[in-house]
Amino acid sequence: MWSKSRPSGSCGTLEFEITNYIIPIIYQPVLILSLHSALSNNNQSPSTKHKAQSTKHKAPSTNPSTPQHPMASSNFVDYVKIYVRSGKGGGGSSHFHRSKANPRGGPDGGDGGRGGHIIVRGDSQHWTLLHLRYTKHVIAGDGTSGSASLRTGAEGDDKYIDVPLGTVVRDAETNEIECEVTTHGEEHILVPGGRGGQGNDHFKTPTHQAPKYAQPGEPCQEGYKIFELKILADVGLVGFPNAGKSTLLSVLSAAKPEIASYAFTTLRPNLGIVSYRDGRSFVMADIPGIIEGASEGKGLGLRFLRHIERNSVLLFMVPADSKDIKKEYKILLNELKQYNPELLDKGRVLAVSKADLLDEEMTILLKKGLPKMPLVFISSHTQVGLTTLKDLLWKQIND
Ligand SMILES: Nc1nc2c(ncn2[C@@H]2O[C@H](COP(=O)(O)OP(=O)(O)OP(=O)(O)O)[C@@H](O)[C@H]2O)c(=O)[nH]1
Ligand SMILES: [Mg+2]
Repeated sequence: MWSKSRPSGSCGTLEFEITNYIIPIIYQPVLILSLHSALSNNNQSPSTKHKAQSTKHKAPSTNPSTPQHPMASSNFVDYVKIYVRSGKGGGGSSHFHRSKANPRGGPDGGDGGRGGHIIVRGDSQHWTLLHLRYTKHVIAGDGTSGSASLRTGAEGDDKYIDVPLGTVVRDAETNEIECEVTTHGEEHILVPGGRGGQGNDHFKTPTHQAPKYAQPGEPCQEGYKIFELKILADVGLVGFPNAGKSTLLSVLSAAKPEIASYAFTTLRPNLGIVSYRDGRSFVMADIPGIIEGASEGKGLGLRFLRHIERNSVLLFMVPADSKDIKKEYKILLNELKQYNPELLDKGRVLAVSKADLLDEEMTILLKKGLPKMPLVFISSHTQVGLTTLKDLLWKQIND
């Protein structure tokens, strides 16, 4: 599904236009998401518009010791539950033709109109489910009844729910996946409208020329549906809080995530486009830090683990000053396994971050105890190992 030789989509506004033109439509929301950080100085950015609106009511906390709760300030909405109801089908008509010339004409009752569908539509202009945050009900129109002279009733109005690419819709009761939207303009009938009933004209037979029976319209269907956004990226960063994930993203791409020395600086995913050799590039997602027990809901982990389900490669980051790098890596791996064992089928790279804190001797010593897997010591501050890291990631993405 992933294009292996995507052109460079780095950084500034000009490149954005070029990249947006070349990159397949599926990447557009990803681009917009990543570029919203890249363009964060530009007040025209839609994301900053949202931010500006929300800060009117509540100034964001700037004190690093009191990070805000994610739900308090975030306009990154990746989960909504909506009650949906399709339209009822209109009833078929039971009618007999009457005219001066033909006072005892045959049945001519028309069919009822179809009830409106609830349709989910992919829209690359949206990059979160924010616009659906306060949508509690979506109800389609009912079809109208058929009438005399074989006139079919009008169809009920269809209702469209526009969603960002990467949205998965599930039934709230059965938890079954109903549809997955990955391309712009893609449409799925989530809840079909009831069929219109047939008029009595359909029921005449050679032996029963004047049936009075006409079919009623089909009833509507209703239920709660869950809309979940799983962002699309090639590489997902996985690490404990403070591992240096956001710093790495800010160094490798034009994204400008918040960076600070306290845990849970990142409260919502950030995306960036990493330029690689020969004008190629890949998308990297920085998600909030994971802690032990994340798969059971501790920290912010569970809420955001879904965002690595779609990544093709996972980059584990463990800081060099961690007490036990191998143990920390195993904890992270175990959390992912508990959440969804399929996550372990993805390509993996381990980056020991903040390598500038180590001298050469320590690096050699540490390397010996680490798991046998694609491994690199990196420092976002001194840029050590970043080229090797990109090579390793590119190889894994294309394997
Ligand atoms: N010495 C050193 N410090 C680093 C490096 N990369 C990041 N840091 C520091 O580590 C701290 C945490 O960095 P972040 O990038 O915010 O860490 P994070 O993994 O995104 O943290 P959360 O968002 O809380 O999950 C900051 O104080 C950074 O300056 C590095 O390569 N070397
Ligand atoms: Mg962060």
